[in-house]
Amino acid sequence: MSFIYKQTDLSGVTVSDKRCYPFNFSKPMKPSFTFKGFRYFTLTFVLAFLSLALIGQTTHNVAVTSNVFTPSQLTITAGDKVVWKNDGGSHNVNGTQATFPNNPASFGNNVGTGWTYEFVFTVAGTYNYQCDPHVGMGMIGKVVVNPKIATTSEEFAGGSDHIRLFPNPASQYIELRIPNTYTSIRSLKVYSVTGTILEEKNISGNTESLRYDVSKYKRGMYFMEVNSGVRKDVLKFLKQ
Ligand SMILES: [Cu+2]
Repeated sequence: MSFIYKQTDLSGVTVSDKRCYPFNFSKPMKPSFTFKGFRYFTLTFVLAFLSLALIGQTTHNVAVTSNVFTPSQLTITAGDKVVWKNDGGSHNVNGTQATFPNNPASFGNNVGTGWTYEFVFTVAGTYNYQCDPHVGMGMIGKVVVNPKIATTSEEFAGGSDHIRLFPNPASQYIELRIPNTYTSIRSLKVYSVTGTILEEKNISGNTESLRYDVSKYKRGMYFMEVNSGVRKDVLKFLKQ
């Protein structure tokens, strides 16, 4: 699979306009490793890394030692795994709703020595937990789970439950086609490829489509994060 790619630098000047093969590293590289080629290569890696960072599961480790969880507070993303490893003493992890009624889900294990316990947090929210034998000595912990950011774009979006951007590339405006599985769109953010927030907009009211003015942007690639309150989507668009 190949695309005709018009690549511009950050000031909007076209630096290459050629057929290229994204994510296909089996194609031999051109022998002349030019500056232009280097820029394209760098951009490909940045995008590949960003995609992985947005969809990948991360594992967070908590050491369980004498009367302390280290770190005692974690901020993670829904879908991430937390692994507690008991390195000494008789302890447990108790994050049950019986003990903490406000926890969005129950987790935990039994008191013992030398264990490893893991839990995947799929529901966003704030979770408290404790070690039952040592709660009186302050052996408590907290996990803050942020909502998962779904990654969608024209290439990756398969189902009809994804927001789509038309036209893409765009020159004057871009329209967000919003599936009816979304009750509302609360806000959107536009990022440069380097992750700088260029605009943040709050949206009110239910809508099936939204027009976003892109005429102010230089030519190039951008990311739009659409927050509906229950989920976030990150979409890629090209300004031409
Ligand atoms: Cu303990």
